Amino acid sequence: MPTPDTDRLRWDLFCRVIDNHGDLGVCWRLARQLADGGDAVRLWIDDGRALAWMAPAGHAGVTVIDWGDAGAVQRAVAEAPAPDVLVEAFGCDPAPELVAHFARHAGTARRHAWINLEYLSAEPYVERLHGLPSPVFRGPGEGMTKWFFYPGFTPATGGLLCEPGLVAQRDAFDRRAWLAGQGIAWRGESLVSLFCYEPPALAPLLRQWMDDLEPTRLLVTAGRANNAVEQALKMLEAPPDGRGALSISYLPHLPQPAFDALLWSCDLNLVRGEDSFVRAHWAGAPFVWQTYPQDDDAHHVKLNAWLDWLDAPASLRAFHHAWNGFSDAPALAPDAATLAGWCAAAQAGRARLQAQDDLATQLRGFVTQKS
Ligand code: TRH
Repeated sequence: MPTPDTDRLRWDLFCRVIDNHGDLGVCWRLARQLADGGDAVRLWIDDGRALAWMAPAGHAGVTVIDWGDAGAVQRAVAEAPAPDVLVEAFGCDPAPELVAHFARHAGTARRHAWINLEYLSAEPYVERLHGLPSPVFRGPGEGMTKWFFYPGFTPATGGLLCEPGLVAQRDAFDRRAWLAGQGIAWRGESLVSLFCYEPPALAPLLRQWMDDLEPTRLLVTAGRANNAVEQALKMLEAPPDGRGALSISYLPHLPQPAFDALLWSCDLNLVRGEDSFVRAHWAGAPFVWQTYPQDDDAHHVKLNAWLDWLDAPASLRAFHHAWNGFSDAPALAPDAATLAGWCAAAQAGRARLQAQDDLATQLRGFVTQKS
């Protein structure tokens, strides 16, 4: 049902790109979904270059603004109304002039909420901290309250991004037609997508697929995964398009919906970071997560918390530990029976998530309640 005019919200969503593509990927999906619900969204981004391939057509209702453009900030303050909701993604500090503009309208605005959207984790602290207030003591927002909003996997968290009808769309998806449209000559091999950093277990895994009796086609995403495969193949002294039972297709950077279609097409998805990890849940196929490495090895705890949430079979746990570089055991290429077990776990996890409200729906409800 469309949102009545009186309930439409104006959102300012702030995103700073730290590295890679997850910060932007998450914010873009959230912006799109809010706009599809009838709201107006300005996405303030300090480096939006990746939008050229991630979202080449833009999206109705979403205005992208270069955060580094001082003129744009001045115009937003002088000419545009203050937003109803200010979202700072992942603790980035929004432009002070805009915070001041937002603060000036606090008393008169119909709705007024300042949200700190956090990183995703399945660790127990998420349930404790989700929805807590954080009073602002300094700066242009002094005296206001920010609210912590934590994505997560349980009903006591903010949930995961998922557009309405996504799983039904996935279920009606025709992978043969999509692969043909991408120019991928699929002859019925097992399909594996690869979106990773530089997993130490990559070369030995490629070797196992080369020596396997059953054929595998690896669909390698652009960027770091592509470079990692090149390095691994050099080590193995194998040609770029694979050898033995392994064939390899290299993909260009895909728009986000096509990236999702890639995950829907494969029998196994090797994903990373945050956004592709979430999308792999909705794909309903077996998947393996490479966590974003953190200095203090906090990603080990993060990974194990999610494996616990999933109730992952032992073979999937072992593969994850090897793939993420914290076990000396090899990442064993799964056979059909093992893969079936991984698939059952992925689908059971997805069913639990589907019973909960998605992140954008929860965020909108939270804002309405807090303002
Ligand atoms: O790129 P990532 O590793 O992102 C991150 C960042 O490292 C970030 O700093 C960190 O904080 C976060 O992880 C946890 O992986 P992620 O999150 O999966 O983001 C990738 C995005 O890029 C996702 O939205 C999908 C998109 N994408 C495409 O749209 N097309 C493509 O071809 C590819 C390869 C990715």
